[in-house]
Amino acid sequence: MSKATDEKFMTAALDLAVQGGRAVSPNPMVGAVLVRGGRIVARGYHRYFGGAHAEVECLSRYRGDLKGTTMYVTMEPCTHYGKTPPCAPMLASTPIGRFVIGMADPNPLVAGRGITLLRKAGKRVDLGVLGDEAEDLNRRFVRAVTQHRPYVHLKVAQTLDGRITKGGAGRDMITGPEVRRVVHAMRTDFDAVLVGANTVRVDDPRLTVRGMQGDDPHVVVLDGRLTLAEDARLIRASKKRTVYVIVTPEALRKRRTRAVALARAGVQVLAVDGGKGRLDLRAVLGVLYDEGIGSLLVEGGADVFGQFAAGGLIDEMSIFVAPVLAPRGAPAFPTGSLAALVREASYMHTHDAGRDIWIHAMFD
Ligand code: AOF
Ligand code: ZN
Repeated sequence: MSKATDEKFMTAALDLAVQGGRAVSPNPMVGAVLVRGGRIVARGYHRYFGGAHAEVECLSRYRGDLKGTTMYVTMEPCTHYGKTPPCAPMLASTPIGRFVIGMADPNPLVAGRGITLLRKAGKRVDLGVLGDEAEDLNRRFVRAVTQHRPYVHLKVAQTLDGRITKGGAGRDMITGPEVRRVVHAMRTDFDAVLVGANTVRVDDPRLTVRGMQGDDPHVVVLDGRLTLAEDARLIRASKKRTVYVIVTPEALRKRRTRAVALARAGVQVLAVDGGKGRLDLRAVLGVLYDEGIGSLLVEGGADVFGQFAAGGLIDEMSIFVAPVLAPRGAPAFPTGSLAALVREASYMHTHDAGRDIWIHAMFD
């Protein structure tokens, strides 16, 4: 089969994978097509977290002869028992002769074992067809599964002089309506939005998706000292999501009544041990990943941005810059916190966002 033909069928598998979207997170988006006599005879993709894997879904849609067929799959078939039984041994026992694979599975439980198993069973395996495309598609999954934490996108709305408040009391609007639309669209694409307790106190945000279709993300409030009020708007703003409040064990011990009041309001209070009465951000992210959160949109405030930057925990960043000055406002990043972020972005683009500018960067 020529390279162009292989790429044509892999493109079809990638197009299927995309359809999994946020429903499969924190698992990967995976697509598969079965080809016989130069034609696609079956298609499948991973539809939702915990559901059938793409390869299984694809095979279940085919009743014909498997002899002489080739399966194109965007990610290496798995070898572990997870929510479903392993795919690679099942595929090895079929008469499918050849497997064309986009990328190896970065999951440490698989990591090449699927490819080895298929080859040992006498199958022809070609790895890396449109491999970069497959890696790009599952950028978040790769980061999350290898680092055991959600993929982190930081969203900052700031003035020209790098301030996220104007310096007065209460909530400030920095950027305009176009940015607001972009941010709400972004929210539909993340498992959860994270903010600090101070931002909740000052802005009282709802952190829902408004003015467009899409699911509300879960909400995470970093609240080491357990100060969140049960009448905060984000608690009642949406019924279809979970609000997590992350506190230290010390605060939970001292402020039992507060914790009970929040739990009554439907909030999940999670204690994470950071030592010295502070939250350990790396540990918090590990706990969130274990809760099934594979991607996180970090929306502020300055202290939170600073902690993510200082911890080297930023995978992607959107900075929205408004053409205004606020010399008395609070800087987006506290002094010194950006030092750990001084590395080249692997991707950097600027876009117009109405009267504001959107600087979009990714870090490897
Ligand atoms: C998917 N969908 O189509 C493929 C995956 O808990 P499980 O059984 O769903 O296993 C999830 C792992 O299986 C995932 O981390 C990845 O390593 C592998 N392949 N996963 O969700 C798929 N092919
Ligand atoms: Zn599988």
